[in-house]
Amino acid sequence: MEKLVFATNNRHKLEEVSAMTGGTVKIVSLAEIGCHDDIPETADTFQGNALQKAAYVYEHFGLPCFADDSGLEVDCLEGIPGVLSARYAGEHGNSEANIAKLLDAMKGSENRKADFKTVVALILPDGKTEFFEGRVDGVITMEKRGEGGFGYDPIFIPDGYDKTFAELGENIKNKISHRAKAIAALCEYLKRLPK
Ligand code: ITT
Repeated sequence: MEKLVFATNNRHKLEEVSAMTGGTVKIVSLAEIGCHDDIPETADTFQGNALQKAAYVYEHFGLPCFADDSGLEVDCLEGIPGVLSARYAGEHGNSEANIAKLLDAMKGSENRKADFKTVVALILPDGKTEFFEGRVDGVITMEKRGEGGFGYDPIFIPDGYDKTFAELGENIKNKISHRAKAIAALCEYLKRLPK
């Protein structure tokens, strides 16, 4: 398979994943296939949402594709915001408001542990479906730090580092992130497919 549609409306994800898949497969965006729909995402698990997004493209456009559903799980909030990460404060994709709400919800908490998770759903030309997962553990800062990345990156420090994803920059983030791990597993799988 030379080309694979990435069913996302998040341009940051598209940029990250395009940088990760390099020589393995050419990533095609939704815009490139003429899909401008608001793809439904109504499941209550990462796996369910990833499959829903990929299945939408496969059913409407008949193309092999994959989707990423991801989010931040905070230990002291029992996994919140989780699948609601993009719209935690109400408006989809309002990272400023999401971060403000999260820091407020964690006020006074000494347990700052959290993880980012990604589930990728892949649908092959014959409809066969596969899932790939990635996770990175870390801690939530007391305030925003750094300008890079997107979403919750300015408040997440991955274990083994002392800078947030937004400070570390794309080269490091794209090697160690939840998404990097899930996409590496996807690429390994694609490489083993019969030509
Ligand atoms: P698509 O569904 O169109 O792919 P989306 O942004 O709605 O785009 P999700 O439903 O998977 O994607 O929500 C993921 C949210 O989790 C995202 O909007 C961020 O708020 C957060 N998130 C996921 N990965 C992240 C990362 O690498 N860095 C920071 N925040 C991230």
